[in-house]
Amino acid sequence: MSSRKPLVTHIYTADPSAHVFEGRMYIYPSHDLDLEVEENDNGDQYQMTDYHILSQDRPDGPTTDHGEALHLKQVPWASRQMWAPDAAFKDGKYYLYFPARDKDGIFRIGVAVGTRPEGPFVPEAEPIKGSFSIDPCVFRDDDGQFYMYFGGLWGGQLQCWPTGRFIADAKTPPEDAPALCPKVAKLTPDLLQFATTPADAVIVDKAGAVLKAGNNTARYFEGPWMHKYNGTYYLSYSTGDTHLLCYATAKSPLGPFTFRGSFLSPVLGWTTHHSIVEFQGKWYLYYHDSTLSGGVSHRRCVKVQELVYEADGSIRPMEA
Ligand code: FUB
Repeated sequence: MSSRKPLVTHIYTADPSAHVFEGRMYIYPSHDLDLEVEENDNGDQYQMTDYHILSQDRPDGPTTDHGEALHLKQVPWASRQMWAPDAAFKDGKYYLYFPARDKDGIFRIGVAVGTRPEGPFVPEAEPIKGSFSIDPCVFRDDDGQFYMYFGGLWGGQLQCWPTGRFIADAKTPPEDAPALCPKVAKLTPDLLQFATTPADAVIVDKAGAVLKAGNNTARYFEGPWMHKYNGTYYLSYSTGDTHLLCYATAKSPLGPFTFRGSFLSPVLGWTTHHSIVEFQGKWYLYYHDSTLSGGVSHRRCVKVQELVYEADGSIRPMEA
């Protein structure tokens, strides 16, 4: 199955985090606004204010938009820019994780709770303590432990935390220095806080050396996703300015992750962001591009296509 059509065309959508809940595919995307704004490297063009949850009976079937599930004005700590979300389920409750800028303009990660996969969700009064940057991905391991992977460069501010304190004008490391890594933390049993201090999910090359900051066709930029296939942990992500989706694998959810390559050709538009999910024995890649707006980077649309593993566990490269 290869469906290259937008899942929905009545709104712009991006950053799809797909999960199977209650035997149905639920997609948690960003909701891009139809704004005339100039693009810049700080991501000021991404001024999203709410989330709509989508669902499908099957990936090549029709898509339902369940309407607004959470709005910026409901979140006491947030000021603007509701970026890429994710969701999790535990003990009868659904959790929507989302980044937004706080009142000081610093990205934090919040959580909102509901009883249905499509919401509505009620936000916690404060962001997750010790959270920063963007693009949460919440992964449940087979032993029931939940992990959050997160972080994004430039407008996503990951480079602003070199010492654990926010430095607004901090730069990314020099090209020959180790690249910045996504962060990973265990979640508390109630899924509302970090149980551990966020640590680097280190990505190394086949020789075991940490990828260099200048290696921008391989190093991490944003949009982490974690899935497990045949007992191996797959950390996949966007390389940002080179517009690739890459992956690295490990025997532990905490890494280190060994770089394996890219698996999606660059999409139309600057950003590339995805999720990988199994449904009825097949694997699917949900991703976005900007075809619905003719290439405007902040007016994107979510798509899906089947993902295939080779016998050695590598992901067969796909055309966007
Ligand atoms: O949608 C806003 C930002 O663009 C996301 O948080 C990034 O992953 C990129 O897709």
